[in-house]
Amino acid sequence: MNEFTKLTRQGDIAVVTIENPPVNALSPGVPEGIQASIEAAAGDEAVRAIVVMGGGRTFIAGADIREFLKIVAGQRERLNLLPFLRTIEDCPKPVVMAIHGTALGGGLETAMAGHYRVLAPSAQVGQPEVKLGIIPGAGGTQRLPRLAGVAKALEMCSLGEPIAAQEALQLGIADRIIEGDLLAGAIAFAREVAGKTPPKTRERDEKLRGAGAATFQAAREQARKIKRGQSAPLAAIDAIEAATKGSFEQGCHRETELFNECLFSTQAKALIHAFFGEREVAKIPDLPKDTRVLEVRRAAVIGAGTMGGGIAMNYANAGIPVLLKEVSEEALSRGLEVIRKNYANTVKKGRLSQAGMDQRMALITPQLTYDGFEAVFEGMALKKQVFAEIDTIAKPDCILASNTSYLDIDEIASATKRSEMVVGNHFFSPANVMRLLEIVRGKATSKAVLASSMALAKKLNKIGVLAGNSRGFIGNRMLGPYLREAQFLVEEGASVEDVNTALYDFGMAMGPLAMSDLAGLDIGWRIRKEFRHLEKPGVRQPLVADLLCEMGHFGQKTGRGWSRYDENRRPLPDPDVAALIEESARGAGIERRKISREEIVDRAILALVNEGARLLEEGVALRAVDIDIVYLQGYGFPAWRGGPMFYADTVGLRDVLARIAEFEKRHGPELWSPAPLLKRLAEAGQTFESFDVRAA
Ligand code: 3H9
Repeated sequence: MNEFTKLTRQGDIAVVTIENPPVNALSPGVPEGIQASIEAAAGDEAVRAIVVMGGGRTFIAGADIREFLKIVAGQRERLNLLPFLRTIEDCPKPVVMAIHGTALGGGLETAMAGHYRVLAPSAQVGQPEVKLGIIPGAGGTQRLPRLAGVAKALEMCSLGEPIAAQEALQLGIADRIIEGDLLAGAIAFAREVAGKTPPKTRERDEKLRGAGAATFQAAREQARKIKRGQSAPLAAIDAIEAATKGSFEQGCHRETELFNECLFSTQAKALIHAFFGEREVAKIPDLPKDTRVLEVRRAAVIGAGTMGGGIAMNYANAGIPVLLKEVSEEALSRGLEVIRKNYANTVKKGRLSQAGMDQRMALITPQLTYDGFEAVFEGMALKKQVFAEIDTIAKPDCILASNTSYLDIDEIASATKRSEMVVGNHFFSPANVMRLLEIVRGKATSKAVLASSMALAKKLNKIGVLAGNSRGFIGNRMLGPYLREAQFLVEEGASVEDVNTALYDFGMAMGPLAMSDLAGLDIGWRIRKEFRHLEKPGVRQPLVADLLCEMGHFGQKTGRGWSRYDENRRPLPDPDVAALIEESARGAGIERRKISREEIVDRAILALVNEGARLLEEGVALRAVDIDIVYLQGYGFPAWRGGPMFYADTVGLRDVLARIAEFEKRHGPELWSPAPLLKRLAEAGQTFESFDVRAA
């Protein structure tokens, strides 16, 4: 009917196929095409009912998110899909929506404006708009509660998680699940309902009754907890509440108001930045599209400790057979036991079948190492020894990947005769859960190995971000100044709890000192010892972390660290630590003062930003968004702030620079000299997002 839709006929049933690859987003022209097709079919006397389906891999993935950016930038009119959906709903002939893949956001809204929905068994439907900082804006908050009931609509619209076909059927969102050929099943269904008066979702208000204030209260509480700091989930709840209080038209009107408020918010900009960022990071400018990708058919993981075990699980989850090597029977069986327990927990939660667990366990082959080396603490000597040995036994086309968080990949590679095959794969703990994978490019790492690593990341369901070989790569290099400031702040007079709370309230998943306690203070201690020779003499260093470690206080696992932990691992203030901090600070002549929450946040977050600017300019990160994704996926930075670099852009780089200059005055240039790139961009009125190191 236009370039995005095709209208065909199978006997008395018209079939409208949407063709806007890859995901049939409702880009300009798509709604028009669907509407014109339906109108044409409605006017065709030979047609008794209409089936609408998506061409390619999915139904409709929603509105075109790129269009939102243009609307916010004032380059496009606001989007109003309501009249379009109303014409579908008003069609005098039954419209059957045939759904495979996903019907998300505007996709589900379109489906609900149809009279019936039939789903492929693997289809999913959802209103994920809150993940983009917005709410359904095409009647979703009004039609969904009419089909699924208020409680479920509240959950789906405020949390954004999609549901599977079977649940959609039980809830009344779907009318039938079609096994086998979807189109044939949809046509048969359409014939069954042809001639009947098509039911309009907007007129079905029996499920709206009975939802009282307590339901909305509970939804708000849940949203505040699960979507801490975010405004869209609460707006979605307001819009659904409006559905229960007035007519469909009034509800839609309220929905539109709330939708626009959300769309123009900084949170939406940040979350949309994160959405595209997750996909952008996979694109490496100097890797031609036809770069050879080595297929990873088998893997071996050396060391069955926490990281090794988690990494092995990733391979098994992706169906890749994996050897798991350890030095002793005991270490090996301990490692396997942890893996088994992890899987068993997932089975208990109903997210994996017993058969699925057995399959995965069968893919993991335990093996004692051929030699007596011991993996895998962060120690260069040991790493080199391990790599040199593997180099002699592994096949020539075997990629050697080191899961290191700090060590120099080039030096590790120098221990082998295949430095082009050596790459860093920095997993985050717990490795079977965290989606971030820093892929570290050494001087000699070949393009094929990089392309293969990126492809492997995707296969392992990770988000691979390319990082240059700089100490700490992207994430941990920035973490250094962040944790340093957290510690300086307590030395200068803030309490451990002040620091943790201020950053938690900023939106971080946990405060910096709480995070250190969780990770284990001994990790940083070991790394500091390895790199002590690189510390500049005379530059202020944190005083207390080493002392805690010397006392054996390694954080949660020992019950004591920056905080004390009870048997449920709940943190409690530790007066001994407070005294130790105070004593150390006084001993070092540090002036103690009252420190505001604002200063805590600025010192910690701008330390991240300043270091981020340096590594951006050095090319350690390809783009500002790569840094943002590392922080969102690996360090608990709030997605609704877009990541540290995006956050700095929203604050304004001039203000960021001015604040850093204040800190420089107070704490000295060694710690706080502004990154040259930050200075340049701020002075030119530009943003990190606009910076392209290749053009610089
Ligand atoms: C909405 O609908 C608001 C409404 O209430 C109406 C208001 C008026 N738009 O993820 P993939 C791109 S809000 C534009 O790799 P997968 C994506 O960037 C929307 N582009 O595939 C990528 O591009 P590239 C609510 C989109 O198979 C390519 O398509 N809907 C959109 O792993 C492939 O994507 C959502 O939030 C879009 N809507 O996963 C759903 N969707 O190749 C968002 C995708 O250049 N989408 N692209 O990098 C998704 O969750 C996943 O894409 C999906 C497929 C599950 C559909």
